[in-house]
Amino acid sequence: MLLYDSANPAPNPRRVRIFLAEKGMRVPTAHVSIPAGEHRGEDYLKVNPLGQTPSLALDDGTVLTESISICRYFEALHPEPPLFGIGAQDIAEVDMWTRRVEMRLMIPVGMVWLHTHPFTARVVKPQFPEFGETQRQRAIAVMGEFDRALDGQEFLDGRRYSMADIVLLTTIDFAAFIGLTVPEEYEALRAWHDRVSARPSAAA
Ligand SMILES: N[C@@H](CCC(=O)N[C@@H](CS)C(=O)NCC(=O)O)C(=O)O
Repeated sequence: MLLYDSANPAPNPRRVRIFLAEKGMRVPTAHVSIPAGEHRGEDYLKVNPLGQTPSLALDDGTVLTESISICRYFEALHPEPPLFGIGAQDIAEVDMWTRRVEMRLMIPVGMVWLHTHPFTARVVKPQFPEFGETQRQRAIAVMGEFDRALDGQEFLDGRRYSMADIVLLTTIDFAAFIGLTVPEEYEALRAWHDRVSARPSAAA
């Protein structure tokens, strides 16, 4: 297999790197530079016609092109330590939190990135900066939802560190990169961020 990876601050490939670090796994990796436009190059488009990273090419020619699906594949191959939950309720809760991060927080963060950031101005045409600005407040408000959820518990699903924490960590760090920092008053979210950032996997 071959994992196509891109460097930080790209949040989605980082999910896979953190996941693999938590599992203690190493897989053969090819680097795709997004700033250099390699993700839109002819060679990479043959691997993933969407022109996005990460991708995982399997030995039978199948290519997985969603970060969470790639992590699910690795989880099935190497179940320990479990990062998608244990048992019906826990698995459902990890999935629920993961989806909430993706759909409630990553979407407005992504809209700020696509519609207000000078870096994306080169490729997102037209940009709608006024719309992008409205998503700033939305993203900060949704951070408050996670702050309340984390009040009094160590990790998002309440039992153990999971995929949901990985997706939230990569989203919060990417948000900070584009100027959306977690407000001081969100103490539980900030304490959680310190906790998960202290794990060796967060260096990925
Ligand atoms: N849903 C995909 C999203 C992948 C994605 O958006 N990757 C970004 C890097 S974080 C990318 O390749 N962006 C370049 C582009 O869309 O042109 C996943 O989670 O794997």
